[in-house]
Amino acid sequence: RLIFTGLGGSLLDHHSYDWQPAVPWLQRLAQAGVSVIPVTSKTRAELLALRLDLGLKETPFIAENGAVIGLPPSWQHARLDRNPGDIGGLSIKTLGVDIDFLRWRLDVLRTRMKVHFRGMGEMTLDEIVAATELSEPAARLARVREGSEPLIWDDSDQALNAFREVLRNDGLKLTRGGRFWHVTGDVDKGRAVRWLISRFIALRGASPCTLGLGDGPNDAPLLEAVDQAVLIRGAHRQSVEVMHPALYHTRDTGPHGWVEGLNHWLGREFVD
Ligand code: 2M8
Repeated sequence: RLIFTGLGGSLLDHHSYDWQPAVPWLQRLAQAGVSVIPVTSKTRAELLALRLDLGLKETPFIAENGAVIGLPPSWQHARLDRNPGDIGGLSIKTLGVDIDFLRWRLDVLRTRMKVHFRGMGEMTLDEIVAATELSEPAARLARVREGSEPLIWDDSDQALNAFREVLRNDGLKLTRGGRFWHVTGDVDKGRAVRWLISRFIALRGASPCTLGLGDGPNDAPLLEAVDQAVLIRGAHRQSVEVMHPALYHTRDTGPHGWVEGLNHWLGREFVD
């Protein structure tokens, strides 16, 4: 079994980034050898520290909305990974496009379309701290982007729709996180989840049973890529549309909602 989970607003509280309510479930799953795989807008740099704090050292991760995948040694494939174990035992896959290309295109399109937004790469550290409620060291890690640019839109909804269309024609994607809009290459959390599921099958020769949890619009593709899904009530105002035959909506938000979702799908198997 594999569990794919969003972080901010799902496993972590939207404001405090705390996950204490989820600790008993994380321990139970670790004991049973179930991989809990973070699937997030956060950067690789943010995740390297956070996954250790969460006790998820042996599991892969999906960063930057599906643009970056990190594989620990047990998920590496002798034939498929060219540089297994290159960075601290992790093999890193990048899907989509490089951040420098992305920022350059965003700048070109902004000038051409005369629209207004601020990319994270243009914000000062203080501005990032204010926008995210992260500590200063954590905000520094959020700034180290490889394949996605978060932005604060400062224009009309109509201009946003036109911008989204132009990005699409350019092979780029715009998706909504809890606080920012995120621009990536042609990737999303669902594509990255499917990538990891195929890797699991290539290594083990069997399909995993999959469960996914998320709260934001950018989690919809993640939830649509798994067998059992949990849509956690958002602490933000984004409406989320998910097409899934086995979808549970939680009443609680953040890590309490996360626990509620696991109780719903796995309570019998693991707690009784
Ligand atoms: C950003 O991502 C979240 C995802 O929902 C957002 O849009 O609110 C990213 O920049 C991430 O790197 C950062 O840690 C997070 C902080 O809330 O914001």
